[in-house]
Amino acid sequence: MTAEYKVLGEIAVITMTNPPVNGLGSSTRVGITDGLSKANDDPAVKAIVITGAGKAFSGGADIKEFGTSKALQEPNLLSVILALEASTKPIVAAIHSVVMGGGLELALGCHYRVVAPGTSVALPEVKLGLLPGAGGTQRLPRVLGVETALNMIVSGEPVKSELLASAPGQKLFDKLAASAESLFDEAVEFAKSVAGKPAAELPLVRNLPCKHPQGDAYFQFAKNMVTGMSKNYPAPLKCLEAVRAATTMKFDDGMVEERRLFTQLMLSPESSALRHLFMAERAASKIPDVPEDTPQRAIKTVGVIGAGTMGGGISMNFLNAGIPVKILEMKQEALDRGVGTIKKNYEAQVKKGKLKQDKYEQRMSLLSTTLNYDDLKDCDLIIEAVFEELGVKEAVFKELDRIAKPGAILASNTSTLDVDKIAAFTKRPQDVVGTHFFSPANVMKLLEVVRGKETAKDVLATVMAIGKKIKKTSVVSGVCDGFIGNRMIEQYSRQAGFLLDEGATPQQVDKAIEKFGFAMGPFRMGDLAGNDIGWAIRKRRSVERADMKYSRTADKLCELGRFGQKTGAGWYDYQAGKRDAIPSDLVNKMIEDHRKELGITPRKISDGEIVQRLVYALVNEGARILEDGIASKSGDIDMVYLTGYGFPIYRGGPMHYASQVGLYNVAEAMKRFAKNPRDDADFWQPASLIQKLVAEGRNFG
Ligand code: T1G
Repeated sequence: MTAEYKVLGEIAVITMTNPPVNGLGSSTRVGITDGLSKANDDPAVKAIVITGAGKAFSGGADIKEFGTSKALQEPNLLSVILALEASTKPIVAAIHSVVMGGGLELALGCHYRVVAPGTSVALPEVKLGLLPGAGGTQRLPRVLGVETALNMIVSGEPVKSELLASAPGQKLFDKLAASAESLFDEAVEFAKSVAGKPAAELPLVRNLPCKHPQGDAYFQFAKNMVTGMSKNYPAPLKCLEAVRAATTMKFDDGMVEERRLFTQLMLSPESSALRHLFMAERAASKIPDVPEDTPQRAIKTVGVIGAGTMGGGISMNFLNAGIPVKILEMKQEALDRGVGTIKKNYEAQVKKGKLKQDKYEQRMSLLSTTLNYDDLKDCDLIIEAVFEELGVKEAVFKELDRIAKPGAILASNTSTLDVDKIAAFTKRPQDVVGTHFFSPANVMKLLEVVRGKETAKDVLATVMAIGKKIKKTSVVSGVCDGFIGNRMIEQYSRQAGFLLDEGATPQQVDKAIEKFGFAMGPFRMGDLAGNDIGWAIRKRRSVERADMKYSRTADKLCELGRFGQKTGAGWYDYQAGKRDAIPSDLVNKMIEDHRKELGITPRKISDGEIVQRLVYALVNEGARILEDGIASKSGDIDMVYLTGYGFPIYRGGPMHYASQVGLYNVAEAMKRFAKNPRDDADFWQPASLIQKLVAEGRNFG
């Protein structure tokens, strides 16, 4: 059992011991009820304290158990909380560090709650596409008031304990301890002070009233606010319905209503997606062949080569984390421009109130610049963000090899070039790694960590740790053209081009995939990022892979100089200074003419086919990326496509989405696309991994 029981004089102590965050898994639930039975059966015990060992009181229900038989093992969390309320002896929750989800619901079942300052208090279930399903929607409003409770439940955001404890009329906490260190002793003293109280006098949250003075009007207002958040997934609105039930129903009826709504959400595809991503994000930081206790290299100062858009954005990530950065450029005006852009970005944040002036100044104090490679010789990590051309990278890495101190990590921000070739420019390939940031580098969460065949394991461990420190979602990729994300988007873009040749318009393709949930379709995205970027990559690839079949419309567009918003015209027309994408008669005519050149009679293409061809192209290429060992887990691929390419979060990523559709159905659709003479039959052969999983009746994951 992962809960310990001991008796201190007349006080029994139940301690949850389920690291890392005392998830309320079946063994913990059994341990708690076992301790309660012992305490209530022991005449020497007059009161009970329940607390959590380690870094949390409890992080809630054990997410790792969801969907397994363990989650159904008795006693379930509701039963544990009923057992707490039924105790004939007073129970005091001694709460510290983190009390979230089911952990807070468990504390609400206790008679009293003593909390340490600085404790994060939350009901974050909505972030998993759920709602608090163990009484949180019924009890929290009773102790904090309807509005505060609803805000916490619908946002899922943590609130510090001292803030809640100081709210007028709050009944969540009976005592705010002086410190985390004194919490336990103060909770024991509190338990002694209520020891021996008759059971009938023990306070139960369920018995508190729960009303809102203008209930109908308030909930209507709240519903209007929440409806927008619920556009793509139902949890926020159902949270509101559950809290409303607390104000209109008796407690036990409210609990039934909460359970009804919770069950609906637990079974929803959106919650399955969000729970998958919660685990996938944490799993991504684990590299199968790199033990978690691999020693890391100390990163005290970072060198960045290149003060352009990427170099500046990369630098900001480290400055934001309090790590000194030295930027190298070849010309002073480039340095001045780059530093000026960083300053402008920070000043904009200060103006919006997102960054305090003193923080801004502190960050800028960590920034230095140089025109001389030798000034980087003490840097622990050096990241180059220079022009994407192998010859330029060669010159940079030969210089780095000359000046960098032994053990310095040499990283390339290349987005498509071969990291092994780059490493070979040095005599220390084991210290070379790819750190592929996404533009804008100080905003986008994704960081592809590209491991060369000789990249040392401690280099990987260090870069993954520093990635977490600068708040990136780091995913390890092997070396191939495009790594994970760009290799997949190439197939996505090819399908977009074929769809135009066959009869669709850019606006139809964009609308269909945006309705599926992407923030931007491929053509609006091209106009935003610059169509010339893909053009340059296609030119390079047409040399290396002349056999690669793709639509020429994108090339024709670029030959007209229509690079997108930056040239005032792309797939769409734009009014001067505006970003609204206006369907272009010229482009649509160009596409029609191109079809005629190809002898294609345009056909009506359904939105469903558009979505399947775009999304399944990602899935098939993702499966091949797994087969090639470029990515180690399908969840990694989902994280890449979510955090770097705008895949809709409530669908869980391309690989999770394919599993929800059913790989059999996905493979059958691929076989249909393979018969399309305008398409690429070879590409649409379902990847052998997909065929294997279908044959075994399995999914990704
Ligand atoms: N269950 C199981 N494991 C959990 C967990 C949980 N609730 N929370 C975290 N972990 C694991 C996580 O997978 C990782 O494991 C390790 O702890 C460190 O996590 C009925 C239904 C608590 C604030 O949504 O917000 O209760 O990868 O890297 O940055 O109403 O984890 O090392 O093996 O995030 O210090 C509601 C989710 C559940 C809280 C700690 N609770 N967790 O942050 O560490 S549903 C949540 C967090 C529920 C009831 C409902 C954070 C944290 P590993 P970490 P951290």
